[in-house]
Amino acid sequence: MIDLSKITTQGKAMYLAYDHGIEHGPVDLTGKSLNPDYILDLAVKGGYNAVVLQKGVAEKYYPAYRKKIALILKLNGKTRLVGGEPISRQICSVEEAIQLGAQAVGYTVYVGSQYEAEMFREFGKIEEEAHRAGLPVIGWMYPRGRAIKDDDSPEITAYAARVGLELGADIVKIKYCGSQESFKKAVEAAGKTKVVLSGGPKTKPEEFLKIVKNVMAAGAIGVAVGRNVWQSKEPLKITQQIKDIIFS
Ligand code: FBP
Repeated sequence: MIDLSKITTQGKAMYLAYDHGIEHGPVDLTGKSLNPDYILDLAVKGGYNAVVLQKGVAEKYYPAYRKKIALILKLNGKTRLVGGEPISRQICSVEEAIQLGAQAVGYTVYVGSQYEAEMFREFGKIEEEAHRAGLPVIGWMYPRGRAIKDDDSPEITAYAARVGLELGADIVKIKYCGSQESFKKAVEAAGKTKVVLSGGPKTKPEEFLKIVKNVMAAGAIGVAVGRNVWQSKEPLKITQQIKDIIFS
């Protein structure tokens, strides 16, 4: 089993996701969040277990924070500008991630895409290299593409979580599928692979906190959240509220 202790606290996890610059564009990086230093500082002050970055931001900004917070390096990525079936290819190697200071690596798989097989193959290679170096692998397991009618249905979410286990992910990051009961089925489907919630678009704080409560009660180990924190008017306040739920 891969050691998760560098990116967890007593088995629980709170990650600050900040790969939106490539996935969504600067439109999502409202206010101060356009500045990576602001996010890294927030991650440190908020007591997150790790911050999620793409390689360019990691290379230019992470060195000053290396001793203060762990890094999860996202190895693939794509913009929202390309139409058609989704595919996200590897743009950073495991070796480069390690040199940049990563304690874990992440990779998005669009489960159900026409190009699923290519992402499976890349994920497999990454998993092999990362595990050889002792690094955990986190799978962003997102059902997507023409074949997926309802990407947040309980069945499809559990299927995506299970695919993460089958592919060798140590942690899967999945979206909320509507209730504590349905999320529990996804957690069960993931077996010994741990599950974290993928935050989703900014919503009311009380709604988001309810979701966090539900997923923790369902057996998740924590959250990897972006917009619901750094698009908030009070990012440190909601961070503390999330932390209270996860680590209580
Ligand atoms: P949020 O908490 O802001 O939803 O971030 C989670 C995340 O997975 C990011 O890591 C990623 O950039 C984004 O969501 C991708 O979202 P989508 O593919 O649904 O547009």
